[in-house]
Amino acid sequence: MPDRRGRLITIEGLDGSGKTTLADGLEAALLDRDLPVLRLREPGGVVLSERIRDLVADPGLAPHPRTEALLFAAARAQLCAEVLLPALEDGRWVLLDRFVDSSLAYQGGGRGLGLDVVARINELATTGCRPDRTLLLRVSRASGRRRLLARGEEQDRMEREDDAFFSRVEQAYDALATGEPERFRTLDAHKDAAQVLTDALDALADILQAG
Ligand code: T5A
Repeated sequence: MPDRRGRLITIEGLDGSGKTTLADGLEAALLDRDLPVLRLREPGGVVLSERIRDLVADPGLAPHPRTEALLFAAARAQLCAEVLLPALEDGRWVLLDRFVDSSLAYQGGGRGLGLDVVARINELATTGCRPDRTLLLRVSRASGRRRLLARGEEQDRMEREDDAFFSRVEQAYDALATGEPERFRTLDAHKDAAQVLTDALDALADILQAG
């Protein structure tokens, strides 16, 4: 049994902000330091939650905002119960692409459900698990969208939302980061990917040093 809980590092930001690219770089950097890394993504990470991922991405469905919030929370609850919480108990460093803050920003802010109600649903889903550090990749909606369009994939249901929606998401993220300066580090994701990785490692320096 390890003598301390592992670490939970989450990556947040608008669609196309470069979360996956940064997670690739961070995973390699943590492995280089011989840290026991576990890489996960939301929604997904375990079979049931990957099925929910398909549902929430489907442009042919129109879930009510409350349904949408509950679906993301249900995917999260399963990920937490099956993998995330046991990995932290086991002393691992979990690198997680999106977590509760995504629901607060997209469903609480973007859909207008409000932060309080979304936070309450997610207390149940996560049993109150909090990240040790959250890296918020800040990119303009236009840049994020350009990057995703350049990839040439079909847009999923969320990516089809209008600019007003993403502007509410952005505002909610900023409010979350301002409200919890100890946990959040905001990174300029317009920089090239190598520089974003360097900035992210700087933003993790204190917890890496503490081990
Ligand atoms: N959602 C999710 C909610 O509404 N509520 C929730 O609770 C949760 C968990 C799926 C959707 O679900 C919503 C949010 C989303 O709309 P997702 O799978 O994380 O979430 O979807 P995206 O955010 O769209 O993730 P993507 O994989 O599409 O984008 P990433 O990971 O942010 O970006 P990445 O790294 O794939 O990069 C995109 C492109 O840009 C390039 C990459 O090479 C790639 O081509 N790139 C850069 N180019 C220039 N400079 C850089 N610094 C670059 N970094 C990456």
